[in-house]
Amino acid sequence: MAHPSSALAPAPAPAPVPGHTFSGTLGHHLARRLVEIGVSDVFSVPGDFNLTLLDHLIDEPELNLIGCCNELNAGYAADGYARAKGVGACVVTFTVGGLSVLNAIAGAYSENLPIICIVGGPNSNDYGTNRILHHTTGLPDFTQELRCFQTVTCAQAVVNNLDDAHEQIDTAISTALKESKPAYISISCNLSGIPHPTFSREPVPFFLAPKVSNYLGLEAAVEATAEFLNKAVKPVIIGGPKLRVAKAQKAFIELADASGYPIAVMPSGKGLVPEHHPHFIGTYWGAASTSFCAEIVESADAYVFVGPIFNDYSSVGYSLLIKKEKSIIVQPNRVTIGNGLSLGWVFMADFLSALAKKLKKNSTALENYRRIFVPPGMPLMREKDEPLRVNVLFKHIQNMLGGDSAVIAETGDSWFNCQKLCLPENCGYEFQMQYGSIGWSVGATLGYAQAARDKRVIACIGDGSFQVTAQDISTMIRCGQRTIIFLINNGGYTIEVEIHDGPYNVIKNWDYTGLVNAIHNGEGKCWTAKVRTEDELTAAIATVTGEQKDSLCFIEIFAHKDDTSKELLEWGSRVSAANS
Ligand code: TPP
Repeated sequence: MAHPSSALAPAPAPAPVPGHTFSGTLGHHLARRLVEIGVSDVFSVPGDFNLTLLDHLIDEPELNLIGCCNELNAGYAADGYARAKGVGACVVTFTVGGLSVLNAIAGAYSENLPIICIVGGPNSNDYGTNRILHHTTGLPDFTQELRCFQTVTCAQAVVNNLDDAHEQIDTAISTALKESKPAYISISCNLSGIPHPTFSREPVPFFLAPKVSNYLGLEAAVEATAEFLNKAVKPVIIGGPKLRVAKAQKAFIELADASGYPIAVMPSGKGLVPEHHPHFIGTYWGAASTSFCAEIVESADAYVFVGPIFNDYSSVGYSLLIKKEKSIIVQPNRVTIGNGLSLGWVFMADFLSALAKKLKKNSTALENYRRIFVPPGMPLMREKDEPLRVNVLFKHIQNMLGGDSAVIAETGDSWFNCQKLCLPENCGYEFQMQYGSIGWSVGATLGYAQAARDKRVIACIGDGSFQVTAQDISTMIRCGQRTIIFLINNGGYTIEVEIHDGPYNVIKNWDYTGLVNAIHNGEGKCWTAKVRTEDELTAAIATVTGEQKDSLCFIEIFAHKDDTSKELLEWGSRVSAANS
C-alpha cells in the first residue's frame, strides 16, 4: 500500500518575491553559468524531475541541449567534451538517471575532468515528508543518490530552496573548476522557473583566484632539484597524465628545451607531451615501452616524472625498473626529491618554469639515444588476398593523422595499438587509462567531436566495448558529426584473453554495420563498410576522406581473434602475474 502521505498534493511553490520583477530564475542562472564557464552543449536524458529545468536550458540561446540514448553515454559525452573544452555538463533525472550516470562520473573523477552533473530532484515540498517517490528504491529517503555521488564528485549541492540556491550552485561549479573534478547539483523539480532576487538577469561573472605557489617552498624545491639534476650525467624527463590538470604543458616544454634532456611520456599521458618535439623518445611503459625508450629511462641516473600516476597498469604489473632515490616527482601541487625533501603548495607550472632557468644544459642522454636508436620496422608484406592484419590497419591509420585529427582509443588492444601511433603536431589523443571502463569511447567520441568541431575524430573501438554503448552512434548522426569509427571485430575480449583466458571472453558476434545502418535509418549522413583485406581498407579510407568526408563513417574491421599487439602480450602476462 502506498504511504498515506503520498496521496497529498505537494504544497504550492513559493510565490515570486514582490518588487523584483527583474529577478532571474534558478533555471536561467544555471544556464548562464554553464555558458560562462565554456559549456555550449549539454548532454541529457529527460525525466519528469528535470523537464522544467530542461525548458530553461533550451531557452538559453547559447546552449545546445543534446539528447542521448542513455545516461551513461550522456556522462561519457560530458567527459569527452571536457577533454576538448576544459569542462562538460550533463543533466539527468532523479535516481534512475542519477545512478545510471554514476559510472561515467566516477570515470571523470579518476581522470580529473570537471563535469557539472545536474540531476532534476524531488519537489522541494517533499523534503522532510515521509513520501515515497517514483524512480527511487521505494524508501522515503532522498539521500541515496546524493550518498552515491559523494565519493565520485568534489562538491555536492542539493538545491531545495531558493534562498541559498545561488550560493550552492556557484560553490559547486567553482569547486569543480578549481579541483578539476566532477560536481553534483540536484535541483528540485519545482524551483527552476521561479524568480528570486538572488538571481540577476546577467549573473556577475565568476572570479577564480589563480593558484600561487608558496614562494619559499618553490625556491627551496628548485634549488634542491637543480643541485640534484646538475650532478646527473644522463637525466631524462617523463610526462604523465596530471600534466593536464596542472595545465603545465607549456612549462614542460620550456624545461625540455632549456635542459636538453630527452623527453618521454607515460602511457596515460599520451597526447599531453608533443611527439614532434626533437627530444621525444617515446612511451615509457616498462616492458611495453617504445623500443629504446625504456632502456634510456631505466639506465638514466636521474629522472623527472612530471604528473605521473603509477598504477598496476601503467607500471606493467609493478615491474618498472626505476628507483625512488634517482627520481624527482613533480605533482600538480607538490615536488618530491629522491628519498628526501617533499614540498607542498608548489605548483607544477611554476616549478617547471623556474627549474628551466636553473638547469645546466645536458644532452648526453639524448645523444646516446640518437646513437643507438633504430627506427621500428614495417609490418610484413602481405600475401595476395591475405586477411587484413591489425598492424597493417594501424599503418594506414597512422597515415590518416594530421593536426586536424584526434584519436580516441577504447580500452582493449586499441590502447596498445593507438599508443604506438606517432601523433603529428596538434593531433588530439584521448583514452581512459586510469578507470578503463569499456564502452567509454562511444560517448566520449560524441562529446569530444561536439566540442572540437575543427577536428575529425578517429575512434578505435573493440567489438566487446562497442556492445556496451553502441546506441549513441544515433546521437552522433543527429548532431551531424563526421567521426570515423574503426570497429575491430575480433570476436572477443582479447585484452582479457591475454590476462587470463576462459569461455567468458568469447562474445556473440553482431552484424555491426547492419546495426549502425539500422540506427542511421535514412536520417542524416552515415556511411558504413565491412573490411576484410588491405585493398578493401584502402578503398574505404579513400571514401571516408573523399566523398564521405562530411559523414559519420563506420568501418568494421574483421581481425583474427589472436591478432594482438606484441605489447599486449607482454603487458598481459605481467598484469596476470600481478593479479595472481
Ligand atoms: N566492464 C567494464 C565496464 N569495464 C571493464 N574494463 C571491464 C568490464 C573488463 N574489461 C576490460 S577490457 C575488456 C573487458 C571486458 C574487453 C574489451 O574487449 P574489446 O572491446 O572487444 O577489445 P579487445 O580486447 O578485443 O581489443
